[in-house]
Amino acid sequence: MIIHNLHAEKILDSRGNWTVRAYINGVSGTAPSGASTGTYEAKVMPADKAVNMINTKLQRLVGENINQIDADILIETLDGTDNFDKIGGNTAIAVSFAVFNAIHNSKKITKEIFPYPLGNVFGGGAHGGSTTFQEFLALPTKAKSIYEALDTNVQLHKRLRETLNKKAKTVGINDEGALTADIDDFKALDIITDLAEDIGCRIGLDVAASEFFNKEKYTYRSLKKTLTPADQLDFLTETARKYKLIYLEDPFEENDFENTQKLTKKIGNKCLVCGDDLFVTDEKRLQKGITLGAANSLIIKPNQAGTISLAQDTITLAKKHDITPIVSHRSGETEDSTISRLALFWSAPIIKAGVIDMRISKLNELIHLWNMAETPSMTKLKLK
Ligand code: 2PG
Ligand code: MG
Repeated sequence: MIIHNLHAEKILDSRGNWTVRAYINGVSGTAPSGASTGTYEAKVMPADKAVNMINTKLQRLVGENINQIDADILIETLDGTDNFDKIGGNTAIAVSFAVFNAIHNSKKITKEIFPYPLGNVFGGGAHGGSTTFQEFLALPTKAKSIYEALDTNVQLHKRLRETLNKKAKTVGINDEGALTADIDDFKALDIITDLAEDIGCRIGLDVAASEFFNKEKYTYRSLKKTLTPADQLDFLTETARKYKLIYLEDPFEENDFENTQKLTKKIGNKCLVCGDDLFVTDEKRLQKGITLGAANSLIIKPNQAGTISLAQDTITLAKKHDITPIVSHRSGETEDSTISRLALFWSAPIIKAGVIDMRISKLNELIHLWNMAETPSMTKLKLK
């Protein structure tokens, strides 16, 4: 593809924060942003600077006849640091997304195996809400189509709202469109487990443990308990068993490969133990996890890496070692639906992209791709 023109603008995200949108040949890509960000993620530039960077330094891309990998290498070279310190990972991913969308705009994505949507129905932690666990997630493992899968998650969200309206005093919606209420983590798990069994889907948690780890201990303000890492291991093992969790993300703080390995050993045959802040979509950190046996799944957030090609290297490594990759949104989002096309393109078995509100652009893109496919089917999950 020849890059005829590249420009950027500053736009709003779902939190009302400014973010950067890049256009290549009139096709866009927009950077998302996190609230529970990992320390080792690509650096983020203020939106104004990112826009300026694209409209000046990154103009070097204009005139190039280029594919995704070469465009991403050029973006990395123009930055010249390890973690996009100079141009910003948000600048890089906006342009990288725009390249992908411009290349695939006219081409049909020919993949026909669809990922299962992992949807945040209830939450707390850094995204707002009274629980310490950040996300309570639905995985509709029995669904036979993308329609059925998305409908299952929406049903759980709707029925949960009705139940909370009866059982809690204050019910709200947080940064990711997940419900919140004045109940603790166990009460939430009790209610959601019952509903999920009735509806026929599985549930999981994003513990986002770095957010409530302070030097040596995990403080569950909502449960009024403080746990050592060893206690956290026992506590999560028991919680996963009791609630038959199929998914547990970031169970320990972002440097604790050792306890993540112990937990994976204990529950990994029944549960996806997933690294988000632990791996930050970074090939080297994933390699360390593979060597140590820490986690059997990982979150792929392209903006953590900085470019699509860097994220792709990580997903390729994951697949080689039977680590389940989950392509994911961020808590700060826009109508950009690149990750839905990427999930299909990469044949990722699961996509984490919310249930309602701003997230529907991604979910509706999955529906659109499903309707465009000749013989679409859902992927085969290892755990059901
Ligand atoms: C997470 C994400 C997305 P954030 O922790 O998995 O749900 O949140 O974008 O705030 O890191
Ligand atoms: Mg997470």
